[in-house]
Amino acid sequence: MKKQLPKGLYAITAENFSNGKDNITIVKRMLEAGIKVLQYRDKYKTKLEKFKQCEVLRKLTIDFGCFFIINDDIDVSLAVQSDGVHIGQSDLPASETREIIGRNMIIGVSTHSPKEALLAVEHGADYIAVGPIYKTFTKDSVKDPVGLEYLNFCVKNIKIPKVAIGGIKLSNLLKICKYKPDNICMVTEITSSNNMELTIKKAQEIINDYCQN
Ligand code: TZP
Ligand code: MG
Repeated sequence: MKKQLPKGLYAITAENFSNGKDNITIVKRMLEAGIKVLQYRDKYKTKLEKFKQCEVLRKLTIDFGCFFIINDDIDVSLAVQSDGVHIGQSDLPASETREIIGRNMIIGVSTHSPKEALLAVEHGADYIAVGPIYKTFTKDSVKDPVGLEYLNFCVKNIKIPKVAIGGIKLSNLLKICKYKPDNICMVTEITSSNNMELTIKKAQEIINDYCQN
């Protein structure tokens, strides 16, 4: 049976915003705190370095029952058998990605406009990321914020799961929940938190209480 992205809080690694800690240390803490969807994202490591971290993370995520997605590297995803891959607008299209990874893994696509969202669906994406909703400094050369209007468009018109992303903090989480996306991603709010366990717990409580369809 085809895998499905579990709903709820979606976490992403960001080693540069992790208070000097490495991805493995941070992910262990995330998993212990109850993260159930994790994307490995690292724009600065070599393929081999990423593979080595992902090998460890694949084992850990299985142990903790966490869905594991890898950004960019389809080959690393296949090598460690992640649950999914996440691709952007300048990566191979979802349709070509599917040819390579087959039917067992899910494909997520970053989108910033209705046109990109509709195309991702047409190309067989399993979920889309919708953002950046707010201004963020986490991603280099990031697009301008798309705002809540684009999130609203996607919730109303796009049938596959939607992950809201970009500048989302505990302080503005409720505003996002109002639109009821399937998932909400907070990157640096989690990775650079001084109390990660509490941040994750609070975010999950808010999402469970206010974001259910
Ligand atoms: N894609 C769109 S915005 C973003 C990515 C990977 C980064 C969001 O990070 P943060 O820290 O939650 O603003
Ligand atoms: Mg990419």
